[in-house]
Amino acid sequence: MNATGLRASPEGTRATARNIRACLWTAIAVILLAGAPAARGAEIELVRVPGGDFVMGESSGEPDEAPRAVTVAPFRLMRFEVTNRQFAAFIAATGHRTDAERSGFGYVWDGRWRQVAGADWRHPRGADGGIGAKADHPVIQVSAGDAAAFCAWHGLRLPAEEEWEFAARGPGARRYPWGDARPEQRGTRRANFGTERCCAPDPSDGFALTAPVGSFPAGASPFGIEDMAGNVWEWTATAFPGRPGMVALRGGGWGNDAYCLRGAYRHANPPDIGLEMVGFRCAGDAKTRGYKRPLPPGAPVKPRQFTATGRR
Ligand SMILES: [Ca+2]
Repeated sequence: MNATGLRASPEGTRATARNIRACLWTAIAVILLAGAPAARGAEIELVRVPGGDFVMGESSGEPDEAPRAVTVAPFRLMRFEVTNRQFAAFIAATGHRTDAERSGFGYVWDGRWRQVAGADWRHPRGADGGIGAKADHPVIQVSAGDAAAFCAWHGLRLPAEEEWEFAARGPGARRYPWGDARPEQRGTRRANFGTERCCAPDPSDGFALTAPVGSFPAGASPFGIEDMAGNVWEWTATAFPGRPGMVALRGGGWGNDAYCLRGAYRHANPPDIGLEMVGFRCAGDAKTRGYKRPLPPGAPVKPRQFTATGRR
């Protein structure tokens, strides 16, 4: 007998069990959905790049862009640049201290590159400023070592320069990720960029400095990867040929003109400094899952030390 005085039939018991299970699953779904926005923001989306043959470099570009045939194996690359929100989750979980925080300074653009005390990823222009509402802007003032540590925390790595360029230009070696047209043409804005090679911000595309990642979907690469031209320069894992101790960066930033946004354009920086116009995105091997959730706080982490690879 149950509490109502009626005998419970086997069918009734099964129906009750089904109802309990349904309620339980509904409750779980509600809990998951309630937590979804933050989780999505910190989650990393990786796009599969099928790999292939292409001609790296551009004959009309700089001397260090001499064209050469390259074969790239399949891999994955983040659809967007790493955001402040994602980097904050990494810091909260690992306690990582960035190179700019250790040294006590970063580099800020004020008509020239200035070494500014207190400039770090939380204060990109110095101790007096912050990132405020820029949770979805790319993280800046991070070194190649900081970037490699973030990627390693997700089981990922920085892309090799060849991978980066293939992901940006595709097998047809486009001039820009979207094709050969200039970044802004007939009212279509394809990137956040500036007016000079280095550097003058230009707010006419809607943003003087960084823009939220994914603000220019018309500028996506052949594989649907966004912001590979403009917004921020991106660290690669590749040592810059002929420049001992320097690492290759790609993609141009908010202060660069269209010439530097070309997929073949290369820039070299020391790997252990943070700059106001430099961020990154991570790569993974072909079998990596398409989405990566951050590890929970307190999870064991083994950040890898950054070592540049590739042609020297
Ligand atoms: Ca701009």
